[in-house]
Amino acid sequence: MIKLLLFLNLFLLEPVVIDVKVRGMVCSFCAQGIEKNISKLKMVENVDVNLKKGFVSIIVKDGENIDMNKIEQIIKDAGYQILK
Ligand SMILES: [Cu+2]
Repeated sequence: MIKLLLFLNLFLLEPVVIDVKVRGMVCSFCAQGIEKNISKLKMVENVDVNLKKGFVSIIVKDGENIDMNKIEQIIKDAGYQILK
């Protein structure tokens, strides 16, 4: 799916957005911590946490490869659970 999105991105020039479902984020401190740590990744253009819906929305920089392992590791290290 992600490869397909990247492929389409070459033609449409739309940003690639990844939504990760996360359990355990309850307040703005949770959101800020995750946003801060994920935004440090080179491939990340922008991070937005939706507390109500419980997901982390990541916009990938043009031309960067998506490393889901790194993203998931940051979320796990912060003490949250990823839902698939
Ligand atoms: Cu919190």
